Parts: sequence; structure tokens; C-alpha cells
Amino acid sequence: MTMKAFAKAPIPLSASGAGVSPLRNLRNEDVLRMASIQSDLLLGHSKEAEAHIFFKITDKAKFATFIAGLPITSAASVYRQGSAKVALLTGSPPPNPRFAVAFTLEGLTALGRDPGNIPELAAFKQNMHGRAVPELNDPDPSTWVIGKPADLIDGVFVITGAAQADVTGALAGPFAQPKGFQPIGQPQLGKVRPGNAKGHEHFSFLDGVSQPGLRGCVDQQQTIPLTLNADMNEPDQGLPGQDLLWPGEFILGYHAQKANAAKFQEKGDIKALPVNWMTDGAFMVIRRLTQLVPEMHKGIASATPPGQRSEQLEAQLVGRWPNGAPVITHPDNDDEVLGTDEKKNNHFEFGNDRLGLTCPWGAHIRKTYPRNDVRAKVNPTEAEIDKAEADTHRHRLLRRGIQFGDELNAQETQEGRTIKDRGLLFRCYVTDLARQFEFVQKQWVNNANFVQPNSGHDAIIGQVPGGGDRTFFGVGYEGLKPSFDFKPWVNMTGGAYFFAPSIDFLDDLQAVA
Ligand code: N7H
Repeated sequence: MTMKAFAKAPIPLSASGAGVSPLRNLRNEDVLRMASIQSDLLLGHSKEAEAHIFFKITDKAKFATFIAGLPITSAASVYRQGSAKVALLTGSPPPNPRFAVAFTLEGLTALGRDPGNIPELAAFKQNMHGRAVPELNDPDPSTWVIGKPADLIDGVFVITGAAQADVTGALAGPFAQPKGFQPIGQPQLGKVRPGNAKGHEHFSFLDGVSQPGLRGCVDQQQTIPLTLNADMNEPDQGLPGQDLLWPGEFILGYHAQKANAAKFQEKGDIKALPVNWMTDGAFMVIRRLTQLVPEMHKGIASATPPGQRSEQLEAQLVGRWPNGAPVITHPDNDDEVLGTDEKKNNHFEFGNDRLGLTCPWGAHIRKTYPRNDVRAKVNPTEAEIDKAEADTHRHRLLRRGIQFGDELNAQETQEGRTIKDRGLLFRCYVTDLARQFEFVQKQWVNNANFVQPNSGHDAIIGQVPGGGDRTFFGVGYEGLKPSFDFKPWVNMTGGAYFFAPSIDFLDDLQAVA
């Protein structure tokens, strides 16, 4: 298998003042094989619409030919031409629509690729439907819209468009004549919300505010990092508050975070792979999560204690206000300017609120990324804090999601109940399904005793066995926090685990088909 490097001339560094801190040693960081990594994995796409086409492979050779004719988008093509300025200079517009592809174990087998037998692959082999009830407290998979055991999914194409018409065009174009595969069910269609709601999920909160920053260089000479430093005195942070992580947490074949490290900066090993073709790939998680929007707003309003505003309780459930301001720094009110300022909206930790008196321990963003919280300790030493942060960074996710469904209609608003399906097509990339995605859902979100004993659940996405109420503790005094039992307003209705291979893997398909 040939390894593609990203060879062309470098792109100038940012005009925003970000650059490379003189304290950062790029020689110590991995060279990212940009031409071989799918762009959806490494960079994500700004988008208006998406389609997920789940499929079964019917003819390996024809499928290989179909894939060869479809430009699965590489990180190199998007990085080089991603900005309008570069597109103008090079005369070639950024690729649009963009395509990603990923396979289940059955799909890899149909393509003649067996990933071997290492323990970390157990979750992938059982797939989400096999892990759903015992591991994640999901509802019975036979009731799901997509991803039921009987669906026998081999893979998924993700089509991402800068405009709705780009996705519609691809569906009417190459995907109208599938070759070597058969779609399973209808495509799952996602779209960003209209007008002022753009960028906000259906409960109304700004999404896509926080992502892990990745170490690694985009050039062979190791002079241009993928993630620049916004502050020259902070070599281990991209944007302020965004700790830089080793890329092996999200892409196979690179250095990962070190297990049991004293500090998160420590460089871990490159995970040994059972087969070479997994290099530059990652595992992809898809979850179709419906949201009961009027029910959520009504439920919170009726639970809000006298003297408090329901918007404030909602913000405490999320850990951010609708315009993105974090509750830990803005306990009483939103701040739109700060919420959308990427240099400020992640610049916080939870260390000045170890008792969860400003931002609840159960707040969604505190449960899913507890930053410098220390498990079962509210008076930790500096060394314990550093170690806990290093451990937390072994459970991070690269999120790529999109909303699905329409805005509330008049009847839904008037009657205060959901009539039409809407929610989030959640997608994320990791290199270890059990240690990252499943750990977050099972050990943090669903676990009422994380991060401290009696923290309660994450009342946005937490799930208890059998789908019952979740317990949430609001803000109060030590030993006296208001407790709520909330219905599940986010419900899991489908999904699967996939392996998103490298572009090299896809190129080689035709050679071996
Ligand atoms: Fe969450 N929400 O609207 O409440 N999420 N999420 N999520 N989520 C985040 O920081 C939401 C889901 C994470 O780095 C924000 O980008 C909803 C799943 C993580 O500080 C908002 C659903 C999982 C983060 C929401 C949903 C996660 C995060 C703040 C389902 C993983 C980053 C905006 C319908 C198991 C935390 C932002 C950080 C942020 C919401 C699903 C994880 C507003 C409605 C399934 C890691």
C-alpha cells in the first residue's frame, strides 16, 4: 500500500494572529498524511445539508468501480482549497459536495478485508445493536429506524453539501444508479436550521462550539501544524482553552495520548494495528437521536423553582446558554458576543467550582468533557488535577453532527407536543469505540455518580435502563441542591459503528477487486 504525503507548497499561516508558538517543537509531532485521510474525519465540513445512505454490498467488483468514480474527499483537497482566498489563488474551488464512506465489519468482510482479532475491536464487531442494551441503556434495537440487526448494514455514504441543492444533486446523480450496492431504507437527511437558528440544535443551543485540537503537521518538513497556537505563550493549546491532543486519539497510525500519564502533554505510543490497511482510518459512530422539543421546554418550565427563570435551568442542563456562553463563567445570563468568540468561548475549566455550585456536575458539557474535574475528589492536589486531565483526554470525541427534521409547526407549538420527527444525526470519530464513545455515554453521561458521588445524570442525553426518568441536580448550596426527575427528551432511534478507511484503502479496492 502506498502512503500519500501532502507534498504541495504550504499555505500561509493565519491572518488572525495565530501561528506557531516558539515554545512548540513541531519536530516532535506526527506528519499527517493529508492525502490519505478522509476530510470528514480530520477537518469536518461546514455545511447546509447532509445525506446518510446506508447500504449493502451486492457485488464487490462493481462496488470498487463505483467508489473509484466517486471522489471520496481527502483532507488534503479541503485543507488546500478550503478557504475562498486559496480557491481564488489556485483557481479551483473547494470540493462540493463532499463524500465520506465507512464500513461495518460485515462490509469489510464483503470487500475481502478482515480486521483481525484484537480486543479493542470487540465493540466494532458486535456493532451498536449488539452493545445497545447491555452497554448503553439504549432502547431495543429491533425498534430502531435504522441499524436494526435485520438491516444487515455493510456501510454508509455521507454526502455533505454547502447548499441543499448539492446533496439533492448527488442523490439524483451517482446515487440514483447504485452499482454494486443496494441502499437500505431511505437516506437519512440532515439540514441545518434556517435563519437565526442556523448553527443551533433543535432545543435552541448553539452547537459545534468545542472540539479537541489536534497536534500534527500538514507538511513533510514539519513546519506547518494542523492546529495553530492562538497564544504564543501556550504551545499546548490551539484556541485558548483548547488543549492539543495527539492525533492517534482520532486517526489510526499516529501517536496517541499516553495511558496513565502525569500530564496530558505526554506523548503515547502509536497503537499496533492488526492489519496495515487500518492506518489513516478511524471508527465512526452514527446515532439518530430524536428530540422532543416542546416537551422539553414545557417540562423544564414546570419544574423551574420559584424565583428562577426556566431559561436558566435549561442552560444549567446544557452547561451553556443558547448563544454559547458557558454557565461556569456566565451563571446568570447569556452573552452572544462571547458565545460566538472562538478565542473566549472555551477558555474555562471547572476548578473554581469543584462542588458544582455554579455549573452543575450533571450539565451536558461537564459530563461529556469534565475538563479539570477530578473523579471523586473535591479537594485535589495539583498533581491529581494534572493526572485527571490527562485521563479525561483519553475519552474525547471528534463530533460531526447535523440536525434533521423541520422546525416546529403551528400545531406542535400550540399543543406543546411533538408530532413530527426531528433531532440530531450525531456522528463522531474515535480510534477506540469502547474507551472513547462508549465510555462517555456509559461511565459519564449515564452514571449518576460521575464526576462526584450523587452528581445525577446528564439530563440531555443520559439514559437509564428501560428508558425511565433521569435525575438532575441544579445549582444550590453544598448538600442542598434542587433535585429533578426528568423524562427522556432525547431518544435513540438508530445507529451503527463503522470503520472509515483511508483514501489509500479505497484506491486499493479496485486493484484487489
Ligand atoms: Fe452534545 N445540546 O443541545 O444540549 N452538545 N448533544 N453530545 N456534546 C454540546 O460545545 C446535544 C451528544 C458532546 O467540549 C453542546 O459544541 C444534544 C452525544 C461533547 O465542552 C450542546 C444532543 C454525545 C460536547 C450539545 C447531543 C455528545 C458536546 C455545546 C442530542 C456523546 C463538547 C456546544 C440530541 C455521547 C463538550 C459545543 C466540550 C457539546 C447538545 C448529543 C457529546 C448545545 C441536543 C450523543 C463531547
